[in-house]
Amino acid sequence: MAQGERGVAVVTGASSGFGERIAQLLSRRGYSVVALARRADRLKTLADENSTGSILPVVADVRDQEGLTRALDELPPDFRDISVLINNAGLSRGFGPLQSGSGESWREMIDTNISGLLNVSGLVLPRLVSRGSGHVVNIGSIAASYPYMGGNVYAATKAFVHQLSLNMRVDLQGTGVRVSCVAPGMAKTEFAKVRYDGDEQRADALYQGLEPLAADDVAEAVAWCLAQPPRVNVNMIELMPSEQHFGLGFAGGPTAPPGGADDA
Ligand code: NDP
Ligand code: 8X3
Repeated sequence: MAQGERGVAVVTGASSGFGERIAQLLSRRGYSVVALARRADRLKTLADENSTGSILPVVADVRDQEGLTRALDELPPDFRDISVLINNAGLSRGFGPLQSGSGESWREMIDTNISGLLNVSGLVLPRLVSRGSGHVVNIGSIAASYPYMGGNVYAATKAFVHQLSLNMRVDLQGTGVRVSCVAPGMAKTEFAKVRYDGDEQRADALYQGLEPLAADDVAEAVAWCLAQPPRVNVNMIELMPSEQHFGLGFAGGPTAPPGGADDA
């Protein structure tokens, strides 16, 4: 399999939602894509169903530094010259206020959204620097900028992503590596289902009353950052549903999660 004409893009969290659509779009745009996540079956389907380019499934947990190192060291030759990293893997757990939250959920969000992103970046950035060009796109969230009830630790992990993106950019200045952050609002993916521990009914209720973003909208924003000429660094793109008014609120809808503030 020859390397894609645009180079190799690593997309974390490629087994569903934004990551899946980003992987598909970048493949269509000429990248070879390393699709990384934990669910092997989903990644296999993504790779098998892709007819426009090459997608390599890589099963790894972003929290597992050793497993990640092994996975990236063992990439086949055509996928080794990484030029793009999309730090997308992430999750939220629960919707309750901080005072009734659980340490286990907090740790899972911090370990995935913060440490996981750092683990992958720590392995990929030196490769980008040594090739003298590249692009990192970190997926943030409007939750980082606009508080809503129950957002607490999740929102704070995304504020870390926003601030790290700015600092990454400063550290990488002069290396030819660009850094962007894409911060979406409410989008219908598996995100809310994970947040509600698999309860699809509660997850669906969250989107009643507005048309959420589609994963493709976010994929297009990511691809647009990558497509700018080398002189342009897109620092930040924030996008949300037209009917969303910051936080989780929307015209005529709730500003707190269904069930109220104690909805864990
Ligand atoms: P999904 O739940 O659909 O996708 C999350 C992806 O992250 C999955 O592919 C999942 O794969 C992967 N993932 C989770 N934990 C790990 C891990 N430990 N190691 C490797 N991969 C992992 O949600 P979205 O597509 O919506 O979320 C993608 C990103 O977008 C997240 O960072 C989220 O915070 C952010 N976001 C989401 C918004 C929304 O409203 N949907 C809005 C703003 C930002 P697997 O389980 O197979 O490992
Ligand atoms: C997820 C977006 O608004 O559901 O990052 O918190 S929101």
